[in-house]
Amino acid sequence: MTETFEAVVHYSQNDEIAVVTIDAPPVNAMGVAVRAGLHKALSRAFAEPSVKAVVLIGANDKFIAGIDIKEFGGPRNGVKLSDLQALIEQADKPVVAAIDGFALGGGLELALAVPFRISAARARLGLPEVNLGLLPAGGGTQRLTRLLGPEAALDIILSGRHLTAEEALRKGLVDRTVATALLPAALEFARTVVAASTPIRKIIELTDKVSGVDFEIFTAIRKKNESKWRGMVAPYKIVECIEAACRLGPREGLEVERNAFQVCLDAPARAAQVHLFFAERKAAKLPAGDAAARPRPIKSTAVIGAGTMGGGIAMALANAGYEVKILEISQDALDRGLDRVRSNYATSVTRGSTSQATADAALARIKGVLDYGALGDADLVIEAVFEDMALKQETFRKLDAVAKPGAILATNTSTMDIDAIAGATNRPGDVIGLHFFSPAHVMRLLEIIRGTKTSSETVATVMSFAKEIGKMPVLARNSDGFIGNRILKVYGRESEFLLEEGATPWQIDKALQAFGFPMGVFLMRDLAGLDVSWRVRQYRARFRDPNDRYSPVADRICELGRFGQKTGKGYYRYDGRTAVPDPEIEALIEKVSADLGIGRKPISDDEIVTRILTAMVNEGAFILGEGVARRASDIDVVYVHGYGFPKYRGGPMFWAENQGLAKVYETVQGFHARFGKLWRPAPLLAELADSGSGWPTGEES
Ligand code: 3H9
Repeated sequence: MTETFEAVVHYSQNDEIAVVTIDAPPVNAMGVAVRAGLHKALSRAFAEPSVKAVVLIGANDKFIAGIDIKEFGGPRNGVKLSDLQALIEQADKPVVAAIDGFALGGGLELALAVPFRISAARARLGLPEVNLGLLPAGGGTQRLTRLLGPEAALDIILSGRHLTAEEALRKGLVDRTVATALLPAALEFARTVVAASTPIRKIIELTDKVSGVDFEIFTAIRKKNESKWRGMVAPYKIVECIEAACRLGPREGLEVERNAFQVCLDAPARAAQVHLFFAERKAAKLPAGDAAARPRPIKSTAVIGAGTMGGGIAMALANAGYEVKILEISQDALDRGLDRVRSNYATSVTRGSTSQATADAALARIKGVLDYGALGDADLVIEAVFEDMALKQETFRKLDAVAKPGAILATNTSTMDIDAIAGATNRPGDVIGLHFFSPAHVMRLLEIIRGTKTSSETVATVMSFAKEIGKMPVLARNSDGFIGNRILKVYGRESEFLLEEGATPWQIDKALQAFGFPMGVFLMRDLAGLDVSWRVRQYRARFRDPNDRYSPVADRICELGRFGQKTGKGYYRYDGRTAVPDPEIEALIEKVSADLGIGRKPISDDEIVTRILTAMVNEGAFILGEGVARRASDIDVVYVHGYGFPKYRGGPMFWAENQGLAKVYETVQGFHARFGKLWRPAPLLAELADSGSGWPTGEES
């Protein structure tokens, strides 16, 4: 007979073994009800005289995804995770945690308080709290350090990575893995434990593992990550807790962990990172209007163009297990492209991020072809040729002639008009933009751009395909630069104006880095190369309104043949890969200011950051108001995952909401009055400032 507690935890008995099942779809998150239900079910099991051992398992092939993330920031009610752990650790009956799917965060911490753990071979285990600006405060830092030692604990908790069951077994995090059905294996395991009277081991009481620690590792890891962790709280607190686990007894260690958790909880980074967690998931959902569409099956794929982007896209597809044909126009170009792909895999193997066998298998899935006819059987073709409209249209005309009916035809453009590209075919409903970010096999963001005629089926197919290949999709409507590059244009433009008015590239870069960007805008441009955008500017000059303010600094730098790092000079001069401020550039900028009649004066770092961020937000508000982005949080996802906006600040739109939209609007108005037309406030921003509300939440479905 099954009893159910709080509607989410079931209790049943299999002879002398009690089975406690957490059943809280979709991911068995441990909210108030689950914790209360667990407390009741476990108490029931421990009190039942006929029960000799307990199996703790999750329904729907999942263990527990952690504490319910929605709880953070609000009042914490009811049974605590530590109450459950105390209940288990004080019981004289053994408990076996049976882990399928995943045991994450508080889920793994609960399992760590359980004396025995068995896992399905496909399960993943981890303490990913750091990604939420938090730390595993259910004793995770203390128990994991005691179980595996400080080095492994630092690696697992600071990375937040998910361990495979095989690695968990190797490290001693689980006692056994099984490839067969989990519940029968767990019951058998529990019976063996009972029969053998296996002693119950409480990790929290283990102290032997943490003796002989070299305490230098804590100083070293802080130092090594100094720039990566700038502005963050959680990683430092995690190191502090793991160090405490080595220095202090269990009770004092848990106290340190509790206090450290509270500091993280109160830090702005936590709110920002939790915002991003939900933003990423909302962004991946289909719009209500497309929800009824059925995704088409994608089995075979193809990429046109074996350049850096094409090769990276092919790798992303092959890594996810897809067969990929990669097309080039000449054997020479194809060989060069495939060589680059091979060398990328070799680098991953050398770095240890991929095994040789995995790299070989992925490489074997990539096949070079020279003839469009070879693309006839592909379910999805991604064009990645040079950013030139005529070339793209020509490519799509050829593709239209050979692609099978129903194939999705995608363009990896980063700015161009999807409708104009789709117009070159007789099937615009099947055409869509897939803007990958470089390197495409590494970067997770995928901007998906629907044209006016793109069908719901096409959208549904690529949204689900994006998840298949491990990308983070953000759906946008067709607009020059879509979401990401449209804002980038404004971001770069404002930075250039600041140069003309008195700043230097190194001052701006330093101010942006101090805000949290890994790299300032000019360092980033030097790294990417200045020549391509110079060419684009030359082409676009004819469309520019001559009355708009335009900074010629970038053009003047290019005219000197300074194309960035690759020529040893750009906004900076380079000593190897080290960027050095260059007086020649300072003089060039001063001359531009003089030519334009702009009196240079000192600009504070604060003004630099405020101007650049406010410009980004105002453009974001235009994008939102025009319906190019579905919701403000989609813009945040794009900026954090594609453009280095600091994750712990939640994205530009989240930053703006924290400032208060009325205040941001006022700043925009001030700049509008000072600098004119390019600072025209977005109507949506004006409207929201007036109403005193935040960004509209957008579609929730
Ligand atoms: C913690 O445990 C703190 C303790 O150490 C401290 C104790 C004192 N809560 O990602 P998906 C929702 S912190 C609430 O699309 P997948 C998610 O929002 C927690 N909701 O599926 C989505 O909802 P919706 C540490 C959660 O299969 C739905 O589930 N744990 C939670 O691609 C499906 O999610 C983590 O950080 C949660 N904990 O991936 C794990 N988790 O349908 C966070 C998920 O309404 N979770 N949801 O949009 C994950 O990494 C992934 O969700 C997971 C599944 C791998 C589990």
